[in-house]
Order: sequence, then C-alpha cells, then structure tokens
Amino acid sequence: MITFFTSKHLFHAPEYEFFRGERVACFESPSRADFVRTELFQRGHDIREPSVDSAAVLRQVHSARYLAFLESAWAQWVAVDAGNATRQPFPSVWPVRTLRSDVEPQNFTAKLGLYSMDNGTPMVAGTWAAAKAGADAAASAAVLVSGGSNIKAALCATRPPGHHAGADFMGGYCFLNNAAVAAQTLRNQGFAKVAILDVDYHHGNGTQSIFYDRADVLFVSIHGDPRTEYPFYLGHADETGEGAGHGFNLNLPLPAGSSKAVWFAALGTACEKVKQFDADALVVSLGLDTFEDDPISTFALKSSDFIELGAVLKQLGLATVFILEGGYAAKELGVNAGNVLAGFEA
Ligand code: OKP
Ligand code: ZN
Repeated sequence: MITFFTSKHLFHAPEYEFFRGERVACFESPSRADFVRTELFQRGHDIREPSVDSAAVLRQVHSARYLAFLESAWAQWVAVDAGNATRQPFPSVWPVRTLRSDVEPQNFTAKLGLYSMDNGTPMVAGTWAAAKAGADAAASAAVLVSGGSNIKAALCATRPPGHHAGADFMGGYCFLNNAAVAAQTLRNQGFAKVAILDVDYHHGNGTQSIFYDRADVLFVSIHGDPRTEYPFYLGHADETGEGAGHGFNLNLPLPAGSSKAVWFAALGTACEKVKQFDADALVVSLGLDTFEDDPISTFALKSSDFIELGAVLKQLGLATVFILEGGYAAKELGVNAGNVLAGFEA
C-alpha cells in the first residue's frame, strides 16, 4: 500500500507531559512513526513524501483564528520571554461555561487556554511544521485514492495525531485534524458521501464536532466509554448529530476492559452503519491503542486481531484513507499497523 510519511514529524518532539501532577515522558513519541515507517518499508509498502498542500482544506475544517494562532504560537511564546525557547507552554486557564470565547485575549497563556481542551498537549518550536506536514499527508492520500488509477487505499503514518483537534482547539496530543482534512479533501475531489470510522481507543471528539451538523460526512466511532475514559466530555451513545447532520453520527462506547469479541461486534455495527449510509469513500482514524499492551488504554486486541480488522474494512469495498491516530506501545506499532494493511490487502 502507498504510505505517506515525512521525517518532518520529528520537529514535534516535546519532552514531557503531566500525569498525576508529575512530569512524565510523552507517550506520543517520535519513535512511534519511525517504528511504523520501518516496519511498512520492510514489508515492501511504497513509502512516499506528502505532495499536496493542505492550506486550503485546513481552512475548511479549522477556524481562521485558530490556524493563525497555531502557526504563530511558538513565536508568540518566545516573544513573551526569550527564555521560553527551551520551555514547553501549557494552558492553565480555560473559558468554561459562562466565560467568553469570542474575544481573543492578548495574554499568551490565556490564548493557549482558549484554543486548548486540556493541559496534555505540549507544544514545541516545530509543532506547527510537523502538524502541517501530517495534514499535507492526509490531503495527499485523499487526492491519491480519488485519482483515476487503480490505487484505492493509502495510509498516512503521521504524527502528531489529529482526531481530538476540533475546528478551533487542540487537545489529546492533537493539533490539526488529519482525518477531517482527508474527509473534506475526498468531498472536494467529488465523493458525495464520505464515512469516517474512528477505531482509536479514545473518542474522536474533534472529528465528531467538525462534522456534527453535516449529512455529507458520516462519523462512526468505537471507543472507551467517556464516563471513565478520555476525552470524558463527548462520545456518548445519544450523540446522533444535529440539524442536517441528525442521524449522521454514531457513537459505540464500550466499557473499559472490553474483550475482542465485544469490540468486533461493535465493528460489525459500525460497518453496517457505513453501508446503510451508502458511503462513496472511507477515512479510517486508525488508532492502535486498542492493543492489549497499550500503556494508557484497556482494550484487549492482539497483534493478529489487527489482520482481522483490515479484512473487515476491506469488505466495505470503498476507496480508503487510513490515518494513524493513537497507539502508545511504540515497538509494536509497526507490526500492528502492518497487520491492518495485510488484512486489507489479502
Ligand atoms: C490521544 B489519542 C496521560 C493523559 C492522557 C489523553 C490521551 C490522549 C489520547 N498522561 N492524555 O486518542 O490516542
Ligand atoms: Zn487514542
């Protein structure tokens, strides 16, 4: 399979995040994408650099003021204090209920809070460049599978991930919503109905919110129940879409610790929804943190189960863009991603 990869992901390499009040090494590490690239290269996949500029489609899925902030955030942070060049910024204040989000404050930390859903998304000097390269990969893959050739599927081995990023906020290690970029690009390329299937352990709150009022993009997600799992404040079964988008959002939350059988039963339900929607193209938010040894998740899939996942997705018979999302057992990430593709291509 054609796999989009760029070493620009290395520009995003924060040192630490917070866990229980302590600084810990980032789970979302650069090695993740490198393990995927190395394994897919060894398996003979065609590794390519992104070739499409996502600037225009980014403006279709993110707000102008969020993009302007993200692109200039590091320069703003260092302008506050030259010593910030070696410090990771974190938000410490947020416009929750009753506070205003419409007026952008001038204080940098207040701006960061306005555009963040958590304090778990550290930024460094190269974050924008890395995230933009990932979005370019998503756009490139979508254009590729839209072409007249026989190429019907492509994978983006990108990081940082994207599915928690909303139209105007970052969060959950995500800055730009790569799956939304892929889906919107497929729409722009002429696919009338695009389905997004998010199989990451965590609910793709950003992707859901971007398309929540739209009937042309279906969002279906299988994830840990937000009552106990991140992102906590979205991903419940009663979220079915609004306005024109009513009926075009399906959440399948599963209890923490759910078995392989329970997970694949949900995958069957998800695929039925995609078929009923009569999708013309598919974007898979491919989080591999459903793996049994994932350090921050509780599902039970084994490496071999990812072959079955690929095979089930192939049955949909659609032009497909796979976007890497989570998956924090870094050493196994390449095999697990490769197994999805092996099942899909068998
Ligand atoms: C991103 B993706 C651990 C905090 C966990 C949130 C998890 C983000 C998951 N210190 N932070 O969906 O895999
Ligand atoms: Zn995840």
